[in-house]
Amino acid sequence: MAAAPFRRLLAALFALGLLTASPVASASATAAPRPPVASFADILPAPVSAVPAAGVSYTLRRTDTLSSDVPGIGGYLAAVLRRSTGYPFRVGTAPGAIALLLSGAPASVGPQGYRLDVTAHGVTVRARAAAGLFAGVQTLLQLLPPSVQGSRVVKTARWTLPGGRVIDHPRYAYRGAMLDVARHFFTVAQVERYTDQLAHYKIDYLHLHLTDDQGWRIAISGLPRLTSHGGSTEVGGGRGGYYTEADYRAIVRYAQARYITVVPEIDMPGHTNAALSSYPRLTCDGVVPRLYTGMNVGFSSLCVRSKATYAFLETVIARLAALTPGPYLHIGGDEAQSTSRADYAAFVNRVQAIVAARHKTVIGWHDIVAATLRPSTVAQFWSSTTGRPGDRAVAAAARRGTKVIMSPASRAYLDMRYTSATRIGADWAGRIDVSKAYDWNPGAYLPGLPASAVLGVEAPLWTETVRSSADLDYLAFPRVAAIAELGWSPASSHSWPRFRVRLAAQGPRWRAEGVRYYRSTQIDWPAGS
Ligand code: NGO
Repeated sequence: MAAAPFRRLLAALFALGLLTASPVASASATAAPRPPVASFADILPAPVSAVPAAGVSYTLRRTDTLSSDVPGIGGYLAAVLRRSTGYPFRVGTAPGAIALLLSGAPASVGPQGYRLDVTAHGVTVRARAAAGLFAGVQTLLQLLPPSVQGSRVVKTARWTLPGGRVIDHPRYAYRGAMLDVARHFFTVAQVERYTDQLAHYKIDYLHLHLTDDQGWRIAISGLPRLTSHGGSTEVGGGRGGYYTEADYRAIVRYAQARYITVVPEIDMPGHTNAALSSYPRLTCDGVVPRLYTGMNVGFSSLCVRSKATYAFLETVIARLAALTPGPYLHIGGDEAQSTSRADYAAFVNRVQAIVAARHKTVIGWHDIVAATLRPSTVAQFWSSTTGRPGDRAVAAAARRGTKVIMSPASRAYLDMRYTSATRIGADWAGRIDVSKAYDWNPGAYLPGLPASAVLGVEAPLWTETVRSSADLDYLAFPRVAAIAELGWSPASSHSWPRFRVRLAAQGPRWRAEGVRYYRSTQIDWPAGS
């Protein structure tokens, strides 16, 4: 096939503007006034250092090419730029106007950081590893006008980046977001959409809460009723759903291409009604519970003393470990209110061994500190308080060496209402407007917890009241950006007055991307966003 001449013809048509990579925006959209050039001060999460070069800028041209030492990242950036600019952006290895290089970055940026330079001649991102290059690409996109995030060509836009240099790396290695797909099921496409949004804020872990009383959402070969029965409903009695192995692998791959690692959670021994209803041998009394579509917690438990339970967990954990390339398996462990303390500790100890045998590292909700934790096991702090005995037990475990992910419910829970007027969500941990989500320090939040024990932060989105992507957008944005910034930016950059200005600049980007965010009155959103 004459591929090269065909490509040349396509390139020529692109150059003449006769072909575009995606549909052209309507006349009314293109007639909008040009947004001003983005500013280094608006980069979110705030970078370690950003030094503008006065009077310097670079404007993308139709003939610009893109070179990348990591083809996947070059392809990702080119696809975003083609969609909005309509320019062809050929990707190669010969130096282009945009260059993504795995060389020349200072050692200080580490494996996840980058250096970005915008000069009069082009844009260069340098990193020491692919994850850093990808993070730099997200900063690059934030330096372009908001419509770069859209899915339509904006012909009238000038694609100008301000000149200068950014040197950047994260505060914490773990910057997570959790989606509960058990209370309401979310399709592969919906999860991918959220993954795309999270990538913009340098989130690097996507925790999927795959099982709970109301539904079991991941197919496990040999245990078909978990999904055919246990996955057949959800809160409110809807149809539920589940991921086949292929679906789950697709999510993992999609996230991997955005340098996000999936952390799957099988919640146990509580929060297991869907499993018990599917396989009554997992109960102590053999009585089959009915499927549950309400919102209560704490009433169900695997039979923690029976052999059948551990045989079941061996099968589930082996399968999930095989499907999951990332290092972590989350075992839940929260609210096991119908299990004695001794039985609970024995259960968690056994499950830690089952996970270790599959060469994975355990994460559990912080209740697991009641067991004897392995040195590698990570506790996820989710309390709404900081001074109760349970909170102090987490700090004590951290002093003994346990690493902690900070998800305090009164700050980081995305399912809490913003105000009393918020149409969905809960308020058991209080109301969380944007300032409350942002204005805390993960390294100094829990008294007695050494700062060095904090592995990172995570923003959980529980979905008892979340039924659609519109609901998800509304609760996650803007707060997930606040938690992302706490995870990435240096503690010294922490400032609510400056953060709220940076956050306001995201409004037009979300609008361009179709994110239906909550327009908190704490933020002066730009007109039209
Ligand atoms: C709690 C509970 C979840 C609820 C959530 C609602 C944890 C770790 N367990 O958080 O089952 O869905 O609150 O906010």
